[in-house]
Amino acid sequence: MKLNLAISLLALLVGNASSFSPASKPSLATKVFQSTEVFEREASVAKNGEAEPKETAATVPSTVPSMASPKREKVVQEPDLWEYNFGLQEPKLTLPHGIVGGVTAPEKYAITEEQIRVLEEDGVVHIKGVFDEEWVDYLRKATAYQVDNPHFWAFAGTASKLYDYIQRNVWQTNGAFADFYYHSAMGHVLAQCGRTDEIRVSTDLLMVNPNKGFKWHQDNQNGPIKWEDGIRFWITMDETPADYGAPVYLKGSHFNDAVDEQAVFVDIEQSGLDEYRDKVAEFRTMPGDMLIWHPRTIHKVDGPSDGIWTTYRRVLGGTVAKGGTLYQDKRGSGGVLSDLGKHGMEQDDKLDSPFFPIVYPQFKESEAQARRNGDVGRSFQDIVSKIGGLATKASGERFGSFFKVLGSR
Ligand SMILES: O=C(O)CCC(=O)C(=O)O
Repeated sequence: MKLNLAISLLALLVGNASSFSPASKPSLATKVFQSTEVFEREASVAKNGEAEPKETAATVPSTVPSMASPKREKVVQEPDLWEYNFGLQEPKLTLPHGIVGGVTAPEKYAITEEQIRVLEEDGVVHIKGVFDEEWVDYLRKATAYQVDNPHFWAFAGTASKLYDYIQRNVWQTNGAFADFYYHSAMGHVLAQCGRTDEIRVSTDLLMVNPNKGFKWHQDNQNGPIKWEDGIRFWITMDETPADYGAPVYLKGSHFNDAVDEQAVFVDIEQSGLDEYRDKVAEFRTMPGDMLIWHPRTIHKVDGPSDGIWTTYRRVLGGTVAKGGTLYQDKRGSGGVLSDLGKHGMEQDDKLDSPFFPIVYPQFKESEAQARRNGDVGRSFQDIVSKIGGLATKASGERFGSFFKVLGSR
Protein backbone atom coordinates (compact mmCIF):
# COMPACT_ATOMS: atom_id res chain seq x y z
CA MET A 1 0.00 0.00 0.00
CA LYS A 2 2.77 2.40 0.91
CA LEU A 3 4.54 1.71 -2.35
CA ASN A 4 1.36 2.16 -4.35
CA LEU A 5 0.60 5.38 -2.56
CA ALA A 6 4.07 6.64 -3.31
CA ILE A 7 3.69 5.74 -6.98
CA SER A 8 0.34 7.49 -7.13
CA LEU A 9 1.72 10.62 -5.59
CA LEU A 10 4.70 10.51 -7.91
CA ALA A 11 2.37 10.30 -10.87
CA LEU A 12 0.36 13.23 -9.64
CA LEU A 13 3.44 15.28 -9.01
CA VAL A 14 5.05 14.86 -12.39
CA GLY A 15 1.86 14.92 -14.39
CA ASN A 16 2.67 18.21 -16.09
CA ALA A 17 6.06 17.36 -17.49
CA SER A 18 6.63 17.60 -21.17
CA SER A 19 7.90 14.65 -23.09
CA PHE A 20 9.73 11.52 -22.50
CA SER A 21 8.38 8.56 -24.29
CA PRO A 22 9.04 7.25 -27.77
CA ALA A 23 6.82 8.77 -30.44
CA SER A 24 4.87 5.58 -30.84
CA LYS A 25 4.40 2.47 -28.84
CA PRO A 26 2.51 -0.69 -29.39
CA SER A 27 -0.29 -0.86 -26.98
CA LEU A 28 -1.06 -0.47 -23.42
CA ALA A 29 -3.48 -0.26 -20.77
CA THR A 30 -3.77 0.41 -17.17
CA LYS A 31 -6.07 1.81 -14.69
CA VAL A 32 -6.03 4.91 -12.73
CA PHE A 33 -7.59 6.97 -10.19
CA GLN A 34 -6.07 10.28 -9.35
CA SER A 35 -8.21 10.65 -6.34
CA THR A 36 -9.18 9.34 -3.02
CA GLU A 37 -10.44 6.49 -5.13
CA VAL A 38 -6.89 5.66 -6.11
CA PHE A 39 -5.92 5.01 -2.58
CA GLU A 40 -8.90 2.89 -1.75
CA ARG A 41 -8.73 1.05 -4.99
CA GLU A 42 -5.09 0.26 -4.45
CA ALA A 43 -5.88 -1.07 -1.04
CA SER A 44 -8.61 -3.16 -2.57
CA VAL A 45 -6.23 -4.55 -5.14
CA ALA A 46 -3.72 -5.50 -2.53
CA LYS A 47 -6.46 -7.40 -0.81
CA ASN A 48 -8.06 -9.02 -3.82
CA GLY A 49 -4.92 -9.70 -5.83
CA GLU A 50 -6.27 -8.80 -9.23
CA ALA A 51 -4.64 -9.90 -12.42
CA GLU A 52 -2.84 -7.70 -14.91
CA PRO A 53 -4.57 -6.02 -17.84
CA LYS A 54 -3.48 -5.62 -21.44
CA GLU A 55 -4.56 -4.32 -24.80
CA THR A 56 -3.70 -2.96 -28.20
CA ALA A 57 -5.51 0.00 -29.67
CA ALA A 58 -4.98 -1.38 -33.13
CA THR A 59 -7.08 -4.33 -32.10
CA VAL A 60 -9.91 -2.25 -30.72
CA PRO A 61 -12.80 -3.40 -32.82
CA SER A 62 -15.45 -1.08 -34.07
CA THR A 63 -18.38 -3.35 -33.43
CA VAL A 64 -19.51 -5.20 -30.37
CA PRO A 65 -19.66 -8.76 -31.71
CA SER A 66 -16.14 -8.62 -33.12
CA MET A 67 -14.79 -7.70 -29.71
CA ALA A 68 -15.48 -11.03 -28.12
CA SER A 69 -12.51 -13.24 -27.52
CA PRO A 70 -13.06 -17.01 -27.50
CA LYS A 71 -10.51 -17.48 -24.71
CA ARG A 72 -10.54 -15.85 -21.31
CA GLU A 73 -7.75 -13.51 -22.18
CA LYS A 74 -7.65 -9.86 -21.31
CA VAL A 75 -8.11 -7.53 -24.24
CA VAL A 76 -5.91 -4.87 -22.70
CA GLN A 77 -2.28 -5.08 -21.67
CA GLU A 78 -0.39 -2.89 -19.28
CA PRO A 79 2.08 -0.52 -20.91
CA ASP A 80 5.73 -0.40 -20.17
CA LEU A 81 7.04 2.67 -18.41
CA TRP A 82 8.59 4.12 -21.57
CA GLU A 83 5.28 3.97 -23.39
CA TYR A 84 3.75 6.83 -21.44
CA ASN A 85 3.27 10.23 -23.03
CA PHE A 86 3.22 13.71 -21.55
CA GLY A 87 1.59 16.97 -22.52
CA LEU A 88 -1.17 17.42 -25.09
CA GLN A 89 -2.34 14.63 -27.38
CA GLU A 90 -4.31 15.13 -30.58
CA PRO A 91 -5.79 12.09 -32.38
CA LYS A 92 -7.01 14.36 -35.23
CA LEU A 93 -10.30 12.51 -35.66
CA THR A 94 -12.99 13.62 -38.07
CA LEU A 95 -16.03 14.75 -36.12
CA PRO A 96 -19.40 13.10 -36.90
CA HIS A 97 -22.20 14.62 -38.96
CA GLY A 98 -19.95 17.08 -40.82
CA ILE A 99 -19.29 19.03 -37.63
CA VAL A 100 -16.45 21.53 -38.01
CA GLY A 101 -14.36 21.66 -34.86
CA GLY A 102 -14.59 24.98 -33.05
CA VAL A 103 -17.21 26.28 -35.48
CA THR A 104 -20.38 24.19 -35.62
CA ALA A 105 -22.84 24.72 -32.78
CA PRO A 106 -23.33 21.84 -30.33
CA GLU A 107 -26.00 19.29 -31.15
CA LYS A 108 -29.24 18.89 -29.24
CA TYR A 109 -31.13 15.88 -27.95
CA ALA A 110 -34.48 16.34 -26.25
CA ILE A 111 -35.38 14.21 -23.28
CA THR A 112 -38.76 13.94 -21.61
CA GLU A 113 -40.14 15.47 -18.44
CA GLU A 114 -40.70 11.90 -17.24
CA GLN A 115 -36.98 11.10 -17.61
CA ILE A 116 -36.07 14.19 -15.62
CA ARG A 117 -38.50 13.20 -12.88
CA VAL A 118 -37.07 9.69 -12.75
CA LEU A 119 -33.64 11.21 -12.16
CA GLU A 120 -34.96 13.48 -9.45
CA GLU A 121 -36.92 10.73 -7.67
CA ASP A 122 -34.73 7.66 -8.18
CA GLY A 123 -31.41 9.49 -8.29
CA VAL A 124 -30.54 7.80 -11.58
CA VAL A 125 -31.91 7.62 -15.12
CA HIS A 126 -30.97 5.56 -18.17
CA ILE A 127 -31.32 7.49 -21.42
CA LYS A 128 -31.00 5.18 -24.39
CA GLY A 129 -29.44 5.96 -27.73
CA VAL A 130 -28.34 9.54 -27.14
CA PHE A 131 -25.31 9.06 -29.38
CA ASP A 132 -25.61 7.37 -32.75
CA GLU A 133 -23.16 5.01 -34.45
CA GLU A 134 -21.03 7.87 -35.77
CA TRP A 135 -20.53 9.30 -32.31
CA VAL A 136 -19.90 5.88 -30.79
CA ASP A 137 -17.32 5.17 -33.48
CA TYR A 138 -15.71 8.55 -32.79
CA LEU A 139 -15.51 7.85 -29.05
CA ARG A 140 -14.12 4.37 -29.65
CA LYS A 141 -11.41 5.79 -31.89
CA ALA A 142 -10.56 8.47 -29.33
CA THR A 143 -10.38 5.78 -26.66
CA ALA A 144 -8.29 3.47 -28.82
CA TYR A 145 -5.84 6.31 -29.45
CA GLN A 146 -5.65 7.03 -25.74
CA VAL A 147 -5.15 3.45 -24.69
CA ASP A 148 -2.53 2.98 -27.38
CA ASN A 149 -0.79 6.22 -26.42
CA PRO A 150 -1.14 6.16 -22.65
CA HIS A 151 -0.82 9.45 -20.88
CA PHE A 152 1.24 9.76 -17.76
CA TRP A 153 -1.79 11.08 -15.93
CA ALA A 154 -3.01 7.50 -16.17
CA PHE A 155 0.13 6.10 -14.60
CA ALA A 156 -1.29 5.89 -11.08
CA GLY A 157 -3.91 3.53 -12.41
CA THR A 158 -1.24 1.09 -13.41
CA ALA A 159 -0.48 0.73 -9.76
CA SER A 160 -4.13 0.53 -8.76
CA LYS A 161 -4.90 -2.29 -11.21
CA LEU A 162 -8.59 -1.65 -10.89
CA TYR A 163 -9.05 -0.65 -14.50
CA ASP A 164 -7.27 -1.62 -17.67
CA TYR A 165 -7.01 2.08 -18.44
CA ILE A 166 -8.36 5.02 -16.50
CA GLN A 167 -7.47 8.67 -16.88
CA ARG A 168 -8.95 11.63 -15.05
CA ASN A 169 -9.59 14.83 -16.96
CA VAL A 170 -8.81 13.12 -20.23
CA TRP A 171 -10.43 16.04 -22.10
CA GLN A 172 -7.62 18.31 -20.93
CA THR A 173 -4.89 16.34 -22.71
CA ASN A 174 -6.80 14.57 -25.52
CA GLY A 175 -8.43 17.04 -27.93
CA ALA A 176 -10.89 14.47 -29.28
CA PHE A 177 -12.69 14.25 -25.94
CA ALA A 178 -12.73 18.04 -25.60
CA ASP A 179 -14.35 18.27 -29.04
CA PHE A 180 -16.90 15.66 -28.02
CA TYR A 181 -17.97 17.85 -25.10
CA TYR A 182 -17.99 21.02 -27.21
CA HIS A 183 -20.00 19.61 -30.09
CA SER A 184 -22.12 16.67 -28.98
CA ALA A 185 -25.55 16.85 -27.38
CA MET A 186 -24.14 15.86 -24.00
CA GLY A 187 -24.40 19.37 -22.59
CA HIS A 188 -27.98 19.76 -23.77
CA VAL A 189 -29.06 16.45 -22.21
CA LEU A 190 -27.45 17.32 -18.89
CA ALA A 191 -28.86 20.86 -18.89
CA GLN A 192 -32.34 19.38 -19.18
CA CYS A 193 -31.58 16.88 -16.42
CA GLY A 194 -30.42 19.64 -14.11
CA ARG A 195 -33.11 22.12 -15.17
CA THR A 196 -30.33 24.61 -15.71
CA ASP A 197 -29.27 27.00 -18.43
CA GLU A 198 -25.55 26.28 -18.22
CA ILE A 199 -23.37 23.20 -18.04
CA ARG A 200 -19.63 23.10 -17.38
CA VAL A 201 -17.42 20.03 -17.24
CA SER A 202 -16.17 19.76 -13.68
CA THR A 203 -14.14 16.57 -14.05
CA ASP A 204 -14.17 13.46 -16.21
CA LEU A 205 -12.77 9.94 -16.41
CA LEU A 206 -12.06 7.62 -19.27
CA MET A 207 -12.65 4.13 -17.87
CA VAL A 208 -11.73 1.00 -19.80
CA ASN A 209 -12.60 -2.37 -18.27
CA PRO A 210 -13.14 -2.16 -14.51
CA ASN A 211 -11.59 -5.60 -13.92
CA LYS A 212 -13.38 -7.04 -10.87
CA GLY A 213 -15.58 -3.98 -10.67
CA PHE A 214 -16.10 -1.23 -8.21
CA LYS A 215 -18.08 -1.94 -5.04
CA TRP A 216 -20.97 -0.01 -3.54
CA HIS A 217 -19.97 3.62 -3.34
CA GLN A 218 -21.05 7.21 -3.67
CA ASP A 219 -19.08 9.67 -5.77
CA ASN A 220 -17.04 12.25 -3.96
CA GLN A 221 -14.63 12.99 -6.79
CA ASN A 222 -16.77 15.55 -8.55
CA GLY A 223 -14.33 18.38 -8.84
CA PRO A 224 -14.50 21.58 -6.78
CA ILE A 225 -18.26 21.76 -6.42
CA LYS A 226 -21.03 20.95 -3.94
CA TRP A 227 -23.03 17.74 -4.26
CA GLU A 228 -26.15 19.58 -5.32
CA ASP A 229 -24.38 21.45 -8.11
CA GLY A 230 -23.12 18.26 -9.73
CA ILE A 231 -24.64 15.81 -12.18
CA ARG A 232 -22.85 12.55 -12.86
CA PHE A 233 -22.75 11.24 -16.42
CA TRP A 234 -21.67 7.91 -17.93
CA ILE A 235 -21.55 7.33 -21.67
CA THR A 236 -20.93 3.80 -22.82
CA MET A 237 -19.36 2.68 -26.08
CA ASP A 238 -20.09 -1.02 -25.62
CA GLU A 239 -22.81 -3.52 -24.99
CA THR A 240 -22.95 -4.79 -21.42
CA PRO A 241 -21.89 -8.46 -21.23
CA ALA A 242 -24.68 -10.86 -20.32
CA ASP A 243 -23.30 -11.97 -16.97
CA TYR A 244 -21.60 -8.96 -15.42
CA GLY A 245 -20.71 -5.31 -15.85
CA ALA A 246 -24.19 -3.80 -15.58
CA PRO A 247 -24.18 -0.73 -13.32
CA VAL A 248 -26.45 -1.23 -10.29
CA TYR A 249 -27.99 1.59 -8.24
CA LEU A 250 -30.00 1.85 -5.03
CA LYS A 251 -32.99 3.92 -6.07
CA GLY A 252 -33.63 6.99 -3.96
CA SER A 253 -30.38 6.59 -2.04
CA HIS A 254 -29.31 10.11 -2.95
CA PHE A 255 -31.74 11.18 -0.23
CA ASN A 256 -29.95 9.18 2.47
CA ASP A 257 -28.47 10.99 5.43
CA ALA A 258 -26.62 7.98 6.82
CA VAL A 259 -23.47 7.89 4.71
CA ASP A 260 -20.67 10.24 5.68
CA GLU A 261 -19.99 13.02 3.16
CA GLN A 262 -16.35 12.00 2.89
CA ALA A 263 -17.03 8.31 2.39
CA VAL A 264 -16.49 6.65 -0.94
CA PHE A 265 -17.20 2.99 -0.31
CA VAL A 266 -20.51 2.27 1.37
CA ASP A 267 -21.53 -0.70 3.48
CA ILE A 268 -25.14 -1.02 2.38
CA GLU A 269 -25.90 -3.07 5.49
CA GLN A 270 -25.20 -0.04 7.66
CA SER A 271 -28.06 1.46 9.59
CA GLY A 272 -29.97 4.23 7.91
CA LEU A 273 -29.95 2.56 4.50
CA ASP A 274 -32.78 0.09 5.18
CA GLU A 275 -35.30 1.84 2.96
CA TYR A 276 -32.98 1.80 -0.05
CA ARG A 277 -31.20 -1.56 0.28
CA ASP A 278 -33.76 -3.53 -1.74
CA LYS A 279 -34.60 -0.86 -4.27
CA VAL A 280 -32.08 -2.12 -6.77
CA ALA A 281 -32.03 -0.90 -10.37
CA GLU A 282 -29.69 -2.62 -12.82
CA PHE A 283 -29.02 -1.19 -16.27
CA ARG A 284 -27.88 -3.24 -19.25
CA THR A 285 -26.54 -0.37 -21.27
CA MET A 286 -25.83 -0.34 -25.00
CA PRO A 287 -23.42 1.72 -27.09
CA GLY A 288 -24.47 5.37 -27.18
CA ASP A 289 -26.58 5.20 -24.00
CA MET A 290 -26.18 7.58 -21.09
CA LEU A 291 -26.61 6.91 -17.42
CA ILE A 292 -27.10 10.05 -15.38
CA TRP A 293 -27.23 10.17 -11.62
CA HIS A 294 -26.96 12.26 -8.49
CA PRO A 295 -23.42 12.06 -7.03
CA ARG A 296 -24.79 10.68 -3.76
CA THR A 297 -26.76 7.83 -5.32
CA ILE A 298 -25.17 4.60 -4.07
CA HIS A 299 -24.09 2.32 -6.90
CA LYS A 300 -21.66 -0.36 -8.01
CA VAL A 301 -20.36 -2.19 -11.05
CA ASP A 302 -19.43 -5.87 -10.75
CA GLY A 303 -16.84 -7.25 -13.12
CA PRO A 304 -16.24 -10.91 -13.97
CA SER A 305 -15.20 -12.92 -10.92
CA ASP A 306 -11.74 -13.57 -12.36
CA GLY A 307 -11.33 -9.89 -13.27
CA ILE A 308 -10.66 -10.80 -16.90
CA TRP A 309 -12.53 -8.71 -19.45
CA THR A 310 -12.49 -10.58 -22.74
CA THR A 311 -14.37 -7.72 -24.39
CA TYR A 312 -14.06 -3.96 -24.14
CA ARG A 313 -16.09 -1.95 -21.65
CA ARG A 314 -15.26 1.61 -22.62
CA VAL A 315 -16.98 4.42 -20.72
CA LEU A 316 -16.54 8.18 -20.67
CA GLY A 317 -17.88 9.42 -17.36
CA GLY A 318 -17.60 12.33 -15.01
CA THR A 319 -19.37 15.21 -13.34
CA VAL A 320 -20.75 18.41 -14.80
CA ALA A 321 -21.62 21.56 -12.89
CA LYS A 322 -24.90 23.41 -13.23
CA GLY A 323 -25.21 27.14 -13.88
CA GLY A 324 -24.51 29.31 -10.82
CA THR A 325 -22.01 26.87 -9.30
CA LEU A 326 -19.47 28.45 -6.96
CA TYR A 327 -15.96 27.07 -6.65
CA GLN A 328 -15.38 24.92 -3.54
CA ASP A 329 -11.81 24.69 -2.30
CA LYS A 330 -11.48 21.07 -1.19
CA ARG A 331 -7.93 21.20 0.07
CA GLY A 332 -7.64 19.03 3.17
CA SER A 333 -10.21 16.53 1.96
CA GLY A 334 -10.08 13.65 -0.50
CA GLY A 335 -12.19 15.68 -2.91
CA VAL A 336 -9.19 17.81 -3.84
CA LEU A 337 -7.79 14.96 -5.90
CA SER A 338 -10.22 15.69 -8.71
CA ASP A 339 -9.14 19.36 -8.70
CA LEU A 340 -5.39 19.47 -9.13
CA GLY A 341 -5.29 22.05 -11.90
CA LYS A 342 -3.38 25.29 -11.63
CA HIS A 343 -6.35 27.58 -12.20
CA GLY A 344 -6.00 30.06 -9.34
CA MET A 345 -9.66 29.95 -8.37
CA GLU A 346 -10.67 30.62 -4.79
CA GLN A 347 -13.53 29.63 -2.51
CA ASP A 348 -16.91 30.91 -3.75
CA ASP A 349 -15.58 32.27 -7.03
CA LYS A 350 -18.08 31.76 -9.83
CA LEU A 351 -17.06 28.56 -11.59
CA ASP A 352 -15.95 30.26 -14.78
CA SER A 353 -12.61 29.04 -16.05
CA PRO A 354 -11.10 27.13 -18.97
CA PHE A 355 -10.36 24.40 -16.43
CA PHE A 356 -14.11 23.83 -16.17
CA PRO A 357 -15.21 24.57 -19.71
CA ILE A 358 -18.70 25.57 -20.59
CA VAL A 359 -20.37 23.06 -22.94
CA TYR A 360 -23.96 24.29 -22.79
CA PRO A 361 -25.48 26.36 -24.26
CA GLN A 362 -22.29 26.76 -26.29
CA PHE A 363 -18.58 26.14 -25.89
CA LYS A 364 -16.34 29.21 -25.63
CA GLU A 365 -13.54 29.52 -28.18
CA SER A 366 -11.27 31.29 -25.67
CA GLU A 367 -11.57 28.33 -23.28
CA ALA A 368 -10.91 25.85 -26.08
CA GLN A 369 -7.87 27.87 -27.11
CA ALA A 370 -6.53 27.91 -23.56
CA ARG A 371 -6.61 24.11 -23.57
CA ARG A 372 -4.92 23.94 -26.96
CA ASN A 373 -2.24 26.34 -25.70
CA GLY A 374 -1.48 23.97 -22.85
CA ASP A 375 -2.68 26.48 -20.26
CA VAL A 376 -5.07 23.97 -18.71
CA GLY A 377 -2.59 21.90 -16.76
CA ARG A 378 -1.06 21.06 -13.45
CA SER A 379 2.06 22.28 -11.75
CA PHE A 380 4.38 20.67 -9.24
CA GLN A 381 3.95 23.46 -6.68
CA ASP A 382 0.19 23.54 -7.01
CA ILE A 383 -0.21 19.82 -6.56
CA VAL A 384 2.08 19.75 -3.56
CA SER A 385 0.20 22.61 -1.93
CA LYS A 386 -3.18 21.06 -2.67
CA ILE A 387 -2.52 17.57 -1.45
CA GLY A 388 -0.29 18.69 1.40
CA GLY A 389 -3.09 18.63 3.95
CA LEU A 390 -4.53 15.44 2.60
CA ALA A 391 -1.67 13.17 3.57
CA THR A 392 -2.32 13.87 7.22
CA LYS A 393 -6.04 13.37 7.02
CA ALA A 394 -5.79 10.42 4.70
CA SER A 395 -4.02 8.46 7.33
CA GLY A 396 -6.66 9.37 9.86
CA GLU A 397 -10.17 8.40 10.68
CA ARG A 398 -11.74 9.26 7.33
CA PHE A 399 -9.82 6.67 5.41
CA GLY A 400 -10.19 4.13 8.17
CA SER A 401 -13.84 3.65 7.30
CA PHE A 402 -13.03 2.91 3.67
CA PHE A 403 -10.82 0.00 4.47
CA LYS A 404 -13.42 -1.60 6.71
CA VAL A 405 -15.89 -2.00 3.88
CA LEU A 406 -13.60 -3.10 1.11
CA GLY A 407 -14.93 -6.61 1.40
CA SER A 408 -18.54 -5.61 0.84
CA ARG A 409 -20.23 -5.66 -2.52
O1 LIG B 1 -18.20 2.33 -14.81
C1 LIG B 1 -17.38 2.19 -13.93
O2 LIG B 1 -16.37 1.54 -14.11
C2 LIG B 1 -17.60 2.80 -12.59
C3 LIG B 1 -18.52 3.91 -12.73
C4 LIG B 1 -18.82 4.51 -11.43
O3 LIG B 1 -19.21 3.84 -10.51
C5 LIG B 1 -18.59 5.91 -11.27
O4 LIG B 1 -18.18 6.60 -12.20
O5 LIG B 1 -18.83 6.39 -10.16
